[in-house]
Amino acid sequence: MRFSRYFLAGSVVLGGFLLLGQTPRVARGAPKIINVTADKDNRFKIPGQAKPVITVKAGEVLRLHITAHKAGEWDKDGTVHSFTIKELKDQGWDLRLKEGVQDFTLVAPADPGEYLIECTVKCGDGHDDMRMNLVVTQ
Ligand SMILES: [Cu+2]
Repeated sequence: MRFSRYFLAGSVVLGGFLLLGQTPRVARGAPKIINVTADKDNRFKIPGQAKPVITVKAGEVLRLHITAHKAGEWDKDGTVHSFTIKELKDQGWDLRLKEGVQDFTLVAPADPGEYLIECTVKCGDGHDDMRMNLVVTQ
């Protein structure tokens, strides 16, 4: 039956549009903007914070606005630092930073707690201490 076949196909396409039109819960609203500097003295810095910490809500959408400056050493491909949470690498939390300003959109972890942000690029003196915390609240 030609009519019912077209009707079925149309329903599937319409259903697909309806599904695509649904905004995922975590993506609602504007992302929280976080400014970070990965500096030439091998430290992460956040404007206005003496000891940098990023505090976010679980599942929140974040826009990381990162300024990176070359320190004593860098990677062959020109990466000057990274912004990495080892246990969340597969969720995008492994940002390779080039000299200059870059923006990244990420989703905060679903599990509340404290996560260690590290630089995994050998960036010279102080590299081993180039770390800061991400605090995820409920
Ligand atoms: Cu480093």
